[in-house]
Amino acid sequence: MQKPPETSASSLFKTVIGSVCLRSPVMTASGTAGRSNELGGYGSLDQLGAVVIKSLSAESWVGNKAPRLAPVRAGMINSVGLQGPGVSAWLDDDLPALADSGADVVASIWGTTVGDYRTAAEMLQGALPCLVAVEVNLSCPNTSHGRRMFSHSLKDTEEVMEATEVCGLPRWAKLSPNTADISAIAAAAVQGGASAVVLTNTLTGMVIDIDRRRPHLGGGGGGVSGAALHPVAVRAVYDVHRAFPELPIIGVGGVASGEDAVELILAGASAVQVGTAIFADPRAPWKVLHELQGWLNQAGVEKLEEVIGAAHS
Ligand code: RRO
Repeated sequence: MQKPPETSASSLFKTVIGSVCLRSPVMTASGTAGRSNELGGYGSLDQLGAVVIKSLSAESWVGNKAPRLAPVRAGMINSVGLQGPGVSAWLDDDLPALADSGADVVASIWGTTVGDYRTAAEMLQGALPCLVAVEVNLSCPNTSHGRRMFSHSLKDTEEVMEATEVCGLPRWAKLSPNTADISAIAAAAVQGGASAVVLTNTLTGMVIDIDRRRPHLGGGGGGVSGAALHPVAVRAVYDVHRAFPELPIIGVGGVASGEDAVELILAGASAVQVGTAIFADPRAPWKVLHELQGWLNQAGVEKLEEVIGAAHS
């Protein structure tokens, strides 16, 4: 198996997300790197800022009917439908191997009610010390009838963030790009206790199978990610950084190269996540990290803070 170019630990650029110091500014994006050390054969997980796992609810959840993924012209669309084993099974079966890899880990949680989020957060209390933060997924686009898109509402966003405090870890709010004023939603997340925002989840979309004259994905609609999402994420990061220059932002959306990462950092992100690119190349997070470091070195940057938000005049 071919490994990505080596990046020495001493050359890694650290970054700070509130109270969390990440050893590098490149993480995996939730839903694209499994829940354990699945990517460990492709590179050293301890070089990444963190491995962010696929979202979990308190109980196991079966997810949506197949097909769940489809390529689209500028990326892909998914309707996985939040499939997962539940928090307890993850803590017992998946986290130990991930901890052994030396990775820092970010758990992602979801729920159908505020109380569900609270329960999932509670179950993470006292988890292994490799768990450095909890990403609160307020923005899954594949919510079926009766489930809410929490990050389309200021009140829901604030309430869920408040309810998840019980985990005792820093909480990052993952927001939706399908909203009129993402800065207002970010403010509600901070009001509820978020120490950072993750911008953004996928855009709602759909593919129609013209032969069957029906939506192609088993879940109907889905979430669009990859290249199509990149400028959307850059804009969201730019707008939220402009509104709240002190708020740590993690940029995610179509990051496939070091230059994509640089763009999000110049817009105001303190770190980035690599997602869809992993499906084409599981070494993508290390490639992005290596290229980002090359760009920073060539630009004579000594500390990442020098360039975070540098696109703002
Ligand atoms: O599982 C999914 O269908 C899914 C989730 Br939880 C999410 O946050 N974003 C997405 O595009 N798909």
